[in-house]
Amino acid sequence: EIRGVLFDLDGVITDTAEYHFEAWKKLAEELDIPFDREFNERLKGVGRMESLELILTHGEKELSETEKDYFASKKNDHYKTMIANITPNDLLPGILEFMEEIKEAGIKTALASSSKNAQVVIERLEITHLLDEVVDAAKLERGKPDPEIFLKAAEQINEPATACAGVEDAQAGVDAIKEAGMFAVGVGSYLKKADWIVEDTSQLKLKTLQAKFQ
Ligand code: B16
Ligand code: MG
Repeated sequence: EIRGVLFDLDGVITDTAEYHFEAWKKLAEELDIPFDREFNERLKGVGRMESLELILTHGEKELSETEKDYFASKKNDHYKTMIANITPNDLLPGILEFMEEIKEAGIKTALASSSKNAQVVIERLEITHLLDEVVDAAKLERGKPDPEIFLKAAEQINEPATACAGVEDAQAGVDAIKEAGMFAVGVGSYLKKADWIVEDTSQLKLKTLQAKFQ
């Protein structure tokens, strides 16, 4: 029986992925590094500093630690400007209904996002009441695909990993969920390792999840 659902944010609850893409693109242009959607796929679910490292390696550029901090915070400034205008209209199709169904069934929920901006985003989306716990990304030692974030989320809602399902749109995220010993819901047909794959969030239904979970 399923007792906890752990949500990724970006790409599952809302499409902040598009804002991350725009913000990184702007930064890559400043650094004179080629950047496109295909490369951007590799940054999904990956933390800010790690993303910058990937971009620099891709562009064969070396920077000092001070410069890295500077550019990472510059990207975050671009990103913060973009998320300031998020409204509940930015929720992905069907996700609000899915979260409400879960809440009504008495199943616990937690947010397992690598984003240090997650709190602001969920407040702007007006879904804070639908999440029992939010993992603080700033306190994590290892990023996805490490299972740490999902294990922490399960711990925060006081449920064993085996009673939890994680919902993810990124390969690194699905790997993290599986590594945590949980049931993985993959949003995106490319997520072959997930236990239940949906094409998009409108297909997420609690009844189907419960049936597949058994
Ligand atoms: P920030 P998720 C992740 O969110 C994004 O997918 C990833 O692109 C981003 O770099 C990361 O958060 C860190 O975000 O710069 O706001 O701390 O998919 O784990 O919800
Ligand atoms: Mg994501």
